[in-house]
Amino acid sequence: MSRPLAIAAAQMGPVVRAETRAQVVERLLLMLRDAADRGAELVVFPELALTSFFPRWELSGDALLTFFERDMPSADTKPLFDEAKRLGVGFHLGYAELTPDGHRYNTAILVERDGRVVAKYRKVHLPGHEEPEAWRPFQHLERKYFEPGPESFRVQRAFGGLVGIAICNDRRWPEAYRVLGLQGVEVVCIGYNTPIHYAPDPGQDRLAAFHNNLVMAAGAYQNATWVVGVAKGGVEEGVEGLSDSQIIGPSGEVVARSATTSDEVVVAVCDLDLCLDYKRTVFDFDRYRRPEMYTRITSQRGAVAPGDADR
Ligand code: CDT
Repeated sequence: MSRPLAIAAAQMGPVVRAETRAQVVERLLLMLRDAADRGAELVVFPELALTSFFPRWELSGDALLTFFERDMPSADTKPLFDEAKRLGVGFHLGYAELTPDGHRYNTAILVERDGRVVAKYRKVHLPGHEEPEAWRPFQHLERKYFEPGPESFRVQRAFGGLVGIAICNDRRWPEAYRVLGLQGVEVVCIGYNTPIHYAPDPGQDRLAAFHNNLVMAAGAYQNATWVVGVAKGGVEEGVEGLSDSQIIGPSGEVVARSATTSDEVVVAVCDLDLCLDYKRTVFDFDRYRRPEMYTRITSQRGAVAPGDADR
């Protein structure tokens, strides 16, 4: 049996601060049409796709709120919804969300081929720092500008399979994939903005691409799922962001990868039934997992001091 789903990773190059939503949506539309021409049924756009990655700046008041969406779709984003529906293509889109009661989230939605918003996810793992730190060459103020999402990782029946969403820093945490994996996930959409320079430990800079693939490939394999990792990369407002978008199969192998640091669409036909090969064998969770043992370890945390094992 096979359940083919053609998925496009719609990588973005930089979005400058002065770029309007309408201009960004024009770029998204070009990629959407390109992806549809190449047979894609699901187009995955990155995290915070509609704006520059504004947590790099210290902002307040309207200067901050201008980066947030109050409505989805809005007048500016509606052309994307309309064109996707006309083409019969669904999409994943990351954006900064301002709720009617004033909460701010780093959010992504999943839109089905008929135009319905079928899932909304708000980022759980917020990286960076809470207050500006003058020693940094640029800020990473996600922890100041966003609340952590309260709803956890959920799987949605969509696109003929089981689809989940994680956002950027979530991809470094095995719990994100595992919570989705326990719900049987078959496709995880992950948008990211990853500055290559990591100010608290610049020794990690040279490993940015390695770690990106390491975590997503491990998450895919250990949870028998496809992972679609999509960057907004390139040099954006003087900060170099990782590109290297990739579509990874349940084997952990990369089946499609971007080759540039600009707007670029890569498409792969993902057989969702390939997940079952792994879910029914080496990662048959019901048969082989030992959740009772994991609980025991958690409750004993601290019983062994770091370094004890070496003595
Ligand atoms: N957007 C995002 O979550 N970026 C982080 C940057 C590293 S931590 C400052 C990431 O995990 O890629």
